[in-house]
Amino acid sequence: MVDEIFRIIEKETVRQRETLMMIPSENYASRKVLEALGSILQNKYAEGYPGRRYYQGQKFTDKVENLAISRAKKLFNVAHVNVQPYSGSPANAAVYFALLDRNEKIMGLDLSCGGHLTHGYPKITFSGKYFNSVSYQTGKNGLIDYDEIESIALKEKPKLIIAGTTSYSRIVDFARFGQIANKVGAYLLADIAHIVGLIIAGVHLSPVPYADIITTTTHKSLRGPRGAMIMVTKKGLKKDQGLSKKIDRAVFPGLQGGPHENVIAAIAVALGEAGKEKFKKYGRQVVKNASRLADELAGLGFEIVSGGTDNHLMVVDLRNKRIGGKVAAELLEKAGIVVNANSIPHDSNPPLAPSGIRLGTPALTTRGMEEKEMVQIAKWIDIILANPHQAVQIKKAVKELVKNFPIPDFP
Ligand code: DSN
Repeated sequence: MVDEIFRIIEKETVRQRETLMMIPSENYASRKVLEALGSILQNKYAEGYPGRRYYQGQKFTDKVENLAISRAKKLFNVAHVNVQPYSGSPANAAVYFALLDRNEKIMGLDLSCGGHLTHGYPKITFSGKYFNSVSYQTGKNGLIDYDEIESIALKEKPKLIIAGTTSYSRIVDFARFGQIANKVGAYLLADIAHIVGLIIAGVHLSPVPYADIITTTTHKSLRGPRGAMIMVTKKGLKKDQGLSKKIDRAVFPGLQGGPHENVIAAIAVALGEAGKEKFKKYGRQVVKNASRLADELAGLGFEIVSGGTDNHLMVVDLRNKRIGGKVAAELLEKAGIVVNANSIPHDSNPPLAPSGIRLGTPALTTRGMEEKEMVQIAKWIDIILANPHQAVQIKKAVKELVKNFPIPDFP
């Protein structure tokens, strides 16, 4: 008898196949990534690092981990890579614990302006409770104000500045962040979880020349398994020769036990795929699709935070449409368009009932969709939010559209 769990997974497969996956942090991993993830490597404990393990039987796990590390070093041109963090939050935690003592100061983008919980969100996260967190915000125009960041940094003298976003649709100026960090003597951490694929594709400025440390998840625009990496740049190593060691120690044994070598193998597969020309083309198309979607929505009277997008996502301020973000996201889901409700900068509504939605194109682009499909999707979004009763009809149209764009490896 088939375990019930596989029936549920089959239903989830159908859901992913028949809907438009537009949450910007989601994507479709290749069959090869999934094969590595579901491989026998998951049976192995491997505390430590290649060549320095605590348990026997590491002949092949060492090869797997070394391959993932060497592919990442080559792809990003960095000095040192740790591929063991279980995901993005533990990766950021490891960086903080490597560099800071309790109550030392970090400075990141406010959550409501597009930062992340781990960038210092106060009171309820380790990053805001254990460390002294000061944040910077986006301006009324929705843009990061670098002069403002510089003046806060000069006043607050943080030990670590975080340049990273989860719902910001413009290019992050890592060069300017680097100047600010240098000026105040802070470490610069670039959290590129959302934009890593765009950086590889050359359609977003790379932080490598400017940051000391880079963290990224591996399952968003990189299309790998759910995991993360911490990279130490040549600049970072020049500044602090002990940096790589501090990072490795903070990951293991500081925060984690045995690394998930099956995940690390899948990261290596994803990095191999990302090194190909085809991936660069994919990254370019992600940006073209987002730009077209934002333009079309704006043409239909939607207010895009900051006026548009340079990357893979956009946040739509729905206040002029007189509909809340959560209600809008639920309506869109009825039509097979899956987005997430999202705060707009300085939102007066709470995070569970925010004023906007966040949309992205990485997953749709993996399915082969291009600008023409973005025009159609924008029209559907407009119709559904104005006439909720049309959701069922549009769901049928969505199902027809996606038939032409199968999930790669899942025909
Ligand atoms: N949850 C992720 C996102 O959706 O952006 C951030 O970690």
